[in-house]
Amino acid sequence: MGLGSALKQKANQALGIGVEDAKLTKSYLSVAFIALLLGGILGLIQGLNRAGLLELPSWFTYYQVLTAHGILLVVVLSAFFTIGYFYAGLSHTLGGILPKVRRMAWIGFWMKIVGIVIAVIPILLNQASVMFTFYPPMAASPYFYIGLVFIVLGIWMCAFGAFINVAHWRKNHKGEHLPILAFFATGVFVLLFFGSLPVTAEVLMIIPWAFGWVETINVMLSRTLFWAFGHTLVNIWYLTAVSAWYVVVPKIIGGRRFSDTLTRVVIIALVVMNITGGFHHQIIDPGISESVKFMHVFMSLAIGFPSLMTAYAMFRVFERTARATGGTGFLGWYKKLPWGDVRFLAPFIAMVAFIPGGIGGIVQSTNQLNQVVHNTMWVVGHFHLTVGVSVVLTFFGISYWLIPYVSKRVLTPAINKLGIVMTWIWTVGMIFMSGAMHYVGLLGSPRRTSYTTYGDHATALSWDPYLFFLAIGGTLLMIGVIIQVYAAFHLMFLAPIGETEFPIAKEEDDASKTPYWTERWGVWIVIMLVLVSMAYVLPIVDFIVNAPPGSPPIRSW
Ligand code: HEM
Ligand SMILES: [Cu+2]
Repeated sequence: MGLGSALKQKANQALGIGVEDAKLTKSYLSVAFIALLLGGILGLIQGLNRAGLLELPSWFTYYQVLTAHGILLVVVLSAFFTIGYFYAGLSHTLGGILPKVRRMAWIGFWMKIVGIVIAVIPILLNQASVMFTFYPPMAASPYFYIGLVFIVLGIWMCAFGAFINVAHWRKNHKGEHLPILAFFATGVFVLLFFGSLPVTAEVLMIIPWAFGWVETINVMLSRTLFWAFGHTLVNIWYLTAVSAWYVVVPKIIGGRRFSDTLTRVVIIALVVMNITGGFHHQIIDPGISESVKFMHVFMSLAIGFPSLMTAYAMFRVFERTARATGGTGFLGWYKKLPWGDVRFLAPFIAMVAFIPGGIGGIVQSTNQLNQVVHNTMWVVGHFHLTVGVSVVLTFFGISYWLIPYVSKRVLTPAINKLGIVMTWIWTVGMIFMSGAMHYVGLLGSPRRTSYTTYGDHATALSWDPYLFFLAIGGTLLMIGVIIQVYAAFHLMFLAPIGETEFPIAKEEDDASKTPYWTERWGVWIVIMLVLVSMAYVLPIVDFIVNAPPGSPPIRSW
């Protein structure tokens, strides 16, 4: 490493983040938490409506609310948090963000904001109540899709910025391993870029059709392109949360991180096998051969392996750290963990939620079981556990050190306590809401349907008690949202001035050396593309060559 670059990296780690890099991350996180507040309010409105407690006015329909809720939370909150977090991580571990990369991240920021505004206006005008999946033949105002294009381009700016920063570091650090958090960031941005290519193709097909320049659209092709992206996206948010589990949580509990080699192998496995699972969202779609569906299901279940490795690694770190601080007994060591520290408790509960979340995912990927739960509230219960707890609660936990770190402030005991209260409210709220959703889904209650009793049909009436629990859970979650948003902005603007460290755990002293082949990103990307081709070329060619008659745009609302 060059001397200048080495000094800069040391200075950066000793003095904390540079003002410019800090501003970038603060802006990204601010947008994320505003999206959380707005999305949360809309979620509560839906929850109350589903329970029959709130009738929506004709100028603000259930589908408008649902579209905005999905986009604000699963796109805006997640993307802005992820980018803000990883840019701070790159800044910290690579010796600062390069000025040109910082510019790219700002251009990306504004492109996304412009895109969100362009997409939200038609939603507010009830011209785009197509939900975040925007499946053709439902057609929104073309401007909705144009907004999405801007969001994707903005994300690409940030992805390429990250690649440039990483490449620059590697050039100056020949033969060294990329710092682990930057390795995670590379995996996430690789997936963000490649995963969003199919949805870009889809949106470019939709725009001329939505304008009426093209008469029909290939519905199966667009659904497939959507899920090649949608499925990848949720795993991108998951991989971001996992990065904090491996790298940050061990430091917070005063331990060391688990095997560096295993961590990198988990990342590579999650990147390589991800995009090829998309058809598990289309298990009951017609026109896809069983063998291709089977392959996607196999690939979906294959990513269960790295997750099991993660579960093992995490609990091993917990036990080791607790025993090193005097914990004893078969299970008694758990008392030594810092349960009163929100920076640990929130991601810990997030990990635990992934156990039922992952099991539910396996259920849904299974052909026969999928027939039972497909498009029911069960699915909504599933992803509020996975993205709504495993991912989001980890993000919340991160915010209690990341925001003070970038704001040059400190976490006070009072805000920590508030964070603990928020974490428990979120946990109980989600047990109620997600539990009720799972159960009522098994009883047949459909997702994406506003409150109805189907003319007082007995089956529909039997859902009511569960939908009531759903609303109670949703109300608790809204309280959690308010506390969390308050804590985030308090930490950004009001908490006492001071230095907060960026917690990155060291490896064990006796750790074995990580083999250098793990650094071969070019090879991983090629393998990923080979798997993607195996999974998608045949079905896509089939959809195009044997295309059924296309569909004109349909407005279903
Ligand atoms: C205050 C907290 C929340 C409440 C009360 C809530 C409630 C709901 C309800 C009732 C539905 C609609 C069910 C249906 O009719 O299909 C829903 C859908 C959804 N929620 Fe949430 N939610 C909350 C937080 C979150 C979070 C944190 C995320 C993700 C980060 C999230 C992501 C989604 C998504 C992606 C949908 C599906 C939208 C669609 O079907 O198009 N929600 N939520
Ligand atoms: Cu999926």
